[in-house]
Amino acid sequence: MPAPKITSSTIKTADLAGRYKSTAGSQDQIDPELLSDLLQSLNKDGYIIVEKLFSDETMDALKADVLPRFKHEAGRNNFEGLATQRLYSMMAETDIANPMVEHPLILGLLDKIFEPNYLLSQLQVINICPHEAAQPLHYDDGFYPWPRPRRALGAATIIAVDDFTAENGATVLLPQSHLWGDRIPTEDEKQLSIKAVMPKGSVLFFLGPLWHGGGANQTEASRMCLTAQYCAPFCRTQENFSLSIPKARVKTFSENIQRLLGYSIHPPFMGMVEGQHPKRVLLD
Ligand SMILES: O=C(O)CCC(=O)C(=O)O
Repeated sequence: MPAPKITSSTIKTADLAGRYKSTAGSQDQIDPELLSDLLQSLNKDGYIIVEKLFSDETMDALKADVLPRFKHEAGRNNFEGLATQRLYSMMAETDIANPMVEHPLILGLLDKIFEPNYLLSQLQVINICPHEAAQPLHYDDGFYPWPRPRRALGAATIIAVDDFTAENGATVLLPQSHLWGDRIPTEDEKQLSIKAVMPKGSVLFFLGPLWHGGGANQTEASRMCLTAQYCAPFCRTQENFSLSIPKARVKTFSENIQRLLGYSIHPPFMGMVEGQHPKRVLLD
């Protein structure tokens, strides 16, 4: 293969990968009209809800798989939730969530929001237990120090493993707050919040700058979700998957999941190992 020619004007975009060309952005299964409608709502309100994307059986299987894996009864502060269980680094132990992380509709939306080779930033199961207080409102890509208003540097899914109700901790959202500048919500704006009430198997998808938080659980049952956060390919991920997921496991994952975990290049060479494509380390 002839050596690629780089010039000062192409250095920022040239894809120098030879053997391992990106396969990002090919979600042909999804109707472009559906994607375009969803994106229109997403850009207007900062979130969308797709009801029942996953079956009850899939949610029950996920729950049965993850319940024995929780290592702590509760979080360490009121943000993690003092009556909330969280399962981190889950792909190190189980691939039960992988089909949800790479669902074609979700990748189809992400393909439109980010440059190719966007990354999985964090993957968690969150189990809000009875009598948990509401989580402080926040926005997920707030740790990237770019002034607002700005484009989304992150996006997230919250998949309802249990029915989400107004009483059991459905995620609280401030619609259109993704368009705000650098400020926190006023008391009046908090009154306009809504709750993402949705049946089990549904997906709340929202943009990184949208203000939201876990709701208070006023019931006697817990409320579980699976949440995946994604980020633009040039942003640092929250979880350090290169350290937490052994290579032997990564080798068994799909092309999409490998790419999302950072076995990918943001052109020309972000993510390299020894100046080469990181997928080469999976050959060892
Ligand atoms: O569990 C939820 O509904 C939202 C949780 C959340 O936003 C977070 O932990 O960052």
